[in-house]
Amino acid sequence: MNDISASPLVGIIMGSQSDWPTMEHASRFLSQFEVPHECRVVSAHRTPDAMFEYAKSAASRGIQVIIAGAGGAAHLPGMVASQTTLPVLGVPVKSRALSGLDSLLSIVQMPGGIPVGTLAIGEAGAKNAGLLACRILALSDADLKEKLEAFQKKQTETIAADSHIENA
Ligand code: RP5
Repeated sequence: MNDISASPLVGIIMGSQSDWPTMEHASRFLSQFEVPHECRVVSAHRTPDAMFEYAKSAASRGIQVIIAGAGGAAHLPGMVASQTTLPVLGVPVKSRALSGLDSLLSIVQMPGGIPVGTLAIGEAGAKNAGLLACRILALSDADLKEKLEAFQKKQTETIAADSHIENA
């Protein structure tokens, strides 16, 4: 889980190393679109001081979007959002006990005033968090906007080309 750049624009954080197989999908999209980002384990419960330090210093280090993934009692995205004004995207990691429903509800049910943009459970949520971070950055980055448009066009063409169902 290496930092992709010395000057990251996006911070991907997660509650445990065990979240990485999910969260790497966010990192892959950011790499695909050449968005500098960093990936760190920061736990709301196991390393609370490090979590607060991360949240409080992120903006001054140049981070513009935080993607936070956690599973189970998934307090990381909300607690980080309480300590920064940066947009925080929350990814509910699929938990062993409850398949991520616990993670989803922990992240999505924020009190009014502390926003977390909550994505889908698991891999799809991580992918879309990466893409959503790109879209946020693309508001002030014309090159990135063009790359996103090209990606979306290619995706549509691929689905259209594969639309014929064999043996239907
Ligand atoms: C959460 O507890 C983490 O985000 C992870 O999803 C879950 C389980 O962590 P491990 O016990 O695998 O380290 O804090």
